[in-house]
Amino acid sequence: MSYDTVREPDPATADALVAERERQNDTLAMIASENHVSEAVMAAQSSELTNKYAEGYPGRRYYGGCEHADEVEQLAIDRAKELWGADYVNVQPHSGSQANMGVYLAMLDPGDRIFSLDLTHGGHLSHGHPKNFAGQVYEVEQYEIDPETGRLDFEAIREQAEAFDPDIIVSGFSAYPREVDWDAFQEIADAVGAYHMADIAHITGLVAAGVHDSPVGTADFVTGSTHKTIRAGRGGIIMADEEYGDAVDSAIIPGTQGGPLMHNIAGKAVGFAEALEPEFESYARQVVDNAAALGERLQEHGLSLVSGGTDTHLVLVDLRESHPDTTGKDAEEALEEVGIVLNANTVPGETRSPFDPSGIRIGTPGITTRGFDEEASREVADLIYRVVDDPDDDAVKATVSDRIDELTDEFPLYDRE
Ligand code: DSN
Repeated sequence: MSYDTVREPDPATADALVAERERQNDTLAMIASENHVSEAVMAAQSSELTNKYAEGYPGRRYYGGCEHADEVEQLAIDRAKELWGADYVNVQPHSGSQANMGVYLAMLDPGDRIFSLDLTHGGHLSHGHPKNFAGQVYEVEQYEIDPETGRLDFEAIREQAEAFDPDIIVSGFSAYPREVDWDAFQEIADAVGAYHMADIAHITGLVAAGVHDSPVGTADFVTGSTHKTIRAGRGGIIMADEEYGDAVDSAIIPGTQGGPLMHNIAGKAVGFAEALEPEFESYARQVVDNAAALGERLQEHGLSLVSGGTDTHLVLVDLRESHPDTTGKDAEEALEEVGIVLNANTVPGETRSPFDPSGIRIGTPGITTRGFDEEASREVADLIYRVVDDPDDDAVKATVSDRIDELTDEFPLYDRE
């Protein structure tokens, strides 16, 4: 994609866009929530649909001229139904947070009770953090990950749910390296008479490809974002039983949003079409295989992984035992210097501040899009370890940085133009 058309009116923005493309080309995106969409998805996202207001839904809009918006949104809906096997789909949420907001607004009254995982244990802001609307409008109680096992403890969750008596239970996480037992959450929701919302933002692609079990058909609501493992246009999605469709539709517009971002919905349609191709299943399997290979190699180096490993697209490293004097931020910053971009993360039983926590979260969706296999992922683990083991050693960082340059050349991403 050329930014010459941007350069003419706005060289400063064009420079930043080119620099961002180069940054993505020249570094490994290992933030677990990030990925690299195709040129086709990006083209759709920058289409003329950015100009179109289309409040309403296909076939029932408030404005004229929506026939092509209708086609595009219907394609995205139909493909999502096929990918995830959902009865009802809404592709209009601007983000995963907006999707969650839509479900809360559809089903809850202010002051109703949300039961969800604590942010520092792998939950999400929109699951009820006190600084988020969800924590301010609703009464929130949060469960935690067992710090000994690094896993969900369903007995403890059930006891807490029975005591709290929530109106909705939120499952699905941002930093949990294990496959989630949706049935176990549903049983608890049934026992306490609560709705169950599974937020699969991180694992939409793994679920669509059948690499992870699906909560669709089990949980009442399944929310997600569309640009992470599923690698489509940026935004959110809600899936549910048909019976909740009208309530969710109204909660999105007029409830929480006005005009849908039709250009992003076009990007969703294109990305979903790509995900329906057989190669996508291989991609999703490779994401998980790469995370497993990377995690195992980190363990061979003596690093401790929360839960002892991973079933998913990410590993969560707890540095406290192996490197007590290195914080997650130290590691994040040293790794960014060499071209490995990931994030510091809290770990269950965190003893430091969330701003400078004890862990790092490492995701494989982005490097897998570049074509990395298990062997290359093991090498990335070696490189990560070398830097984490001595984040202040400039000679080590120079060597690792050179190798990242070679790897990013070997596994190219976007046309350099
Ligand atoms: N920011 C995303 C993540 O990194 O998990 C969630 O919205």
